[in-house]
Amino acid sequence: MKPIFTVTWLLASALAFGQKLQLNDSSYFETRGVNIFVFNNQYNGMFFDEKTAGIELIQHGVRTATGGAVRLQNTPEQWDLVPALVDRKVDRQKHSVEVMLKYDEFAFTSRITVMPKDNGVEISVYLDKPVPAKLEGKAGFNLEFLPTAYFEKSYLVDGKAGNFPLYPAGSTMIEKADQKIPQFAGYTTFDDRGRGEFIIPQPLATGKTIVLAPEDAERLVTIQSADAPLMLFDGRNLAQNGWFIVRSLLPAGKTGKVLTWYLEPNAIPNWKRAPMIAFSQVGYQPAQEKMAVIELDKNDAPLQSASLFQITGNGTPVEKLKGEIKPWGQYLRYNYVQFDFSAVKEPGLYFIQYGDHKTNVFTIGQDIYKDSWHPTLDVWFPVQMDHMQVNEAYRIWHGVPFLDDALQAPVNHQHFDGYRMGPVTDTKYKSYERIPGLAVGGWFDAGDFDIQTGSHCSAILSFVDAWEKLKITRDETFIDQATRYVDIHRPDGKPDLLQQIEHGSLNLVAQVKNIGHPVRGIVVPNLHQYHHLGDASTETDNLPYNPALKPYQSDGRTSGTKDDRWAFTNRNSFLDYHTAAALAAAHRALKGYNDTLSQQCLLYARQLWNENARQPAGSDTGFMAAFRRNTEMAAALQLFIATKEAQYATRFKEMIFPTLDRSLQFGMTVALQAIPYMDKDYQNRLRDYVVKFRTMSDDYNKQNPYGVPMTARGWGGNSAIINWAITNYYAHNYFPDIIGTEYVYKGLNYIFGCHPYHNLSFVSAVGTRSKKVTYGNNRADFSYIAGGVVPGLLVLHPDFPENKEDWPFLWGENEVVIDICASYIFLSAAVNDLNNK
Ligand SMILES: [Ca+2]
Ligand SMILES: [Ca+2]
Ligand SMILES: [Ca+2]
Repeated sequence: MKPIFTVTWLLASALAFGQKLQLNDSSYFETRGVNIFVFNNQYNGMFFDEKTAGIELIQHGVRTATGGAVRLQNTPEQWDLVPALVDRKVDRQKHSVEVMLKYDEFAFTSRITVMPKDNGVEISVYLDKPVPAKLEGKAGFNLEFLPTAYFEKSYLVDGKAGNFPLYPAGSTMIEKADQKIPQFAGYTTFDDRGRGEFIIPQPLATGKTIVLAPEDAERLVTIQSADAPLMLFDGRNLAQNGWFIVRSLLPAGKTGKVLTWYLEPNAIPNWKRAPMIAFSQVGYQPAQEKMAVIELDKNDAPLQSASLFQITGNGTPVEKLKGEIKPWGQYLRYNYVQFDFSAVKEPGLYFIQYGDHKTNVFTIGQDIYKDSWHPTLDVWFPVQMDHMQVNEAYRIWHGVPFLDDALQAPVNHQHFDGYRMGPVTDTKYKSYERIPGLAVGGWFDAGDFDIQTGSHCSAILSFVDAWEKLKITRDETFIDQATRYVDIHRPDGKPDLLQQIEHGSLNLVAQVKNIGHPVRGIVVPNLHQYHHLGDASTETDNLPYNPALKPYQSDGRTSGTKDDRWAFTNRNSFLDYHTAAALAAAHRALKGYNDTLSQQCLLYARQLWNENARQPAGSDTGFMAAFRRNTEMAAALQLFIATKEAQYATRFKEMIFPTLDRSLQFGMTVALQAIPYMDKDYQNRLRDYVVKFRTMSDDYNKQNPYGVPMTARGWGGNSAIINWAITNYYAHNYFPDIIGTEYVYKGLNYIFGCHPYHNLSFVSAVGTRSKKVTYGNNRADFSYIAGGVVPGLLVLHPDFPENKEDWPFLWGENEVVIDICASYIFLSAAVNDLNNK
């Protein structure tokens, strides 16, 4: 260890000779090893502060700082006010970027300019008008640093040493609520128990110069403030997803240049990011194409060759192939080369060596996909089950949650999780009235605990596909609806897939039965409940609300605390059709297993179909109209398969080809799924579309080195890649001469590790190395739930792909949701099936 330490010190002391930051063609500041973004990414307002906006620092390949902006709190939380970007000017003459920020709520405008100075940048804040009186002592310039980048490291403040806290244990103080800057739409993340107060974190240290991690050349950052003192805070005292924050208050009563910081991130001279060798962590089948994609720093010169080694029983590596490196070109900020080792077909354990870099070991074998979906069905889905206690061996994942479901959401309400109510309820219930019968079935949508009906429908459709086409009878879960008890790794003689279809359908049926139609979702009303981490059964008090009692008072059966979830009930035909499709499919799967529920599913599917058929179709526009058409078609197909009634087939055939003409992506899967139920003419007519689909797919090889459809703004694109692979699976089934198996494997290879940034499998606990830090309800423990599939790669503008493995809280990268996991189960089991044919 000692020599490394010495090298680090030498590099750190070399910082004075680093190269100056330059404003590059992509409008950010760049030198080898350091990039500074100045609002290349802005707050989009969707989920408020996503920690992906403002002034940001990428130091030696890692995005370690974000949120550089004028902010109104010491440690802003996700739902604290964020400034709107009014203007961004890139001045190539002055080598500066200037942004104008505004808080509309306070008519408060500020300007920030960033320009290179010495070995860093100067950040200056200008005000044309003084800080508004209400914001005096509150408005400041903040820059946030990634906690995990600084764990087990130290800081110097005016020369005085301190350690970054591993766990938040800083000092806080309590202030009267009238001093608080309101959070988004008047919501509050803080449960003050009716006391009218809030918490203010106090600084860990204060001074004029802060040096972060002087011992680590990769993370060393120096900040100097000419005027106001710098304060260092730990945002995690208020919110587990908080960052370390360096902050200076803006002075009261002043205009012009009111604050100047000098920010110098250390740049290791001639730094190069290590090559990243991406491959499938699950491994490869002997006959399939095997292509590693190697991601290279743009200053790195590619090597001529790479090697594949086999590890035999005595532990000695044997070189099985030395192959040529094929350049692919630039994608985003990296250069890519490919290493094809398809020629090696002998089953065994292998690793890839490229220069000095070796990968971990992976398998070549016939049955590599055999177990790949088991953790998702055995563990991840059971943990997501709502209204049930879930046990696994000695661990209880959660008790029975949400027995107090649910109240009618009030009219004219905008909720923080994207739900909204218009001026009417579209039900027989009045605002806040209890809707009976909803405390049954359903899954937590994601890392939060709401029921999202749309994703339930998608999950059920994927499950029924898997049930009907792949005959998955695996039984590793005990599920007892009568006692609301689930036990993981405990067979109960019933296929788990059917039990999951039943569990999802129970909630959909309860919605239609008790409300009259499916609802957008069911979610807690208070923001201080919503960010809940831990056991779902404590997100509410599980007692129905009783207005006769005072808050926090209970008679043992009811309570005076308004914490029951709300059902957002506005009706739309898109969701009605989507639900009709899921229910018609569930009806078939549940026949002979739960006949009563199966019959109810069909009854309500028909009811939703008939009620919508009587509605004029013209009321939806744009995206909604497209969604409506696609869900109507899916409903027609599922109802036709369920009933064989000609009316449904007629409507399906009327709609399918115009839909495909509009968009192949939207309609292709359902078109292919229909083949077994339509005539030969139908299949023949589809052929041309499948050819077009292949052309589109081949084009992905030109767009990126992985040859898959990449979409990665705002939310990672793994779902689209899985769905594309599923479409290819169906297409291969019916048109094997057009679509080969590689189109299916490619999607899974990507999910299993052959993707940018790192080479981990995006499915926790699947593959040799996989995601161990994800955004589930256990995210604050930096943990995962086995079988969860993350959204994947987020691309920060203009060119930075990211999927952090040391920070779970970026939901666009790491939040596991039900529909992607259900479609993953189908794809992964389908590929295994394909294999066995
Ligand atoms: Ca949600
Ligand atoms: Ca079972
Ligand atoms: Ca309650």
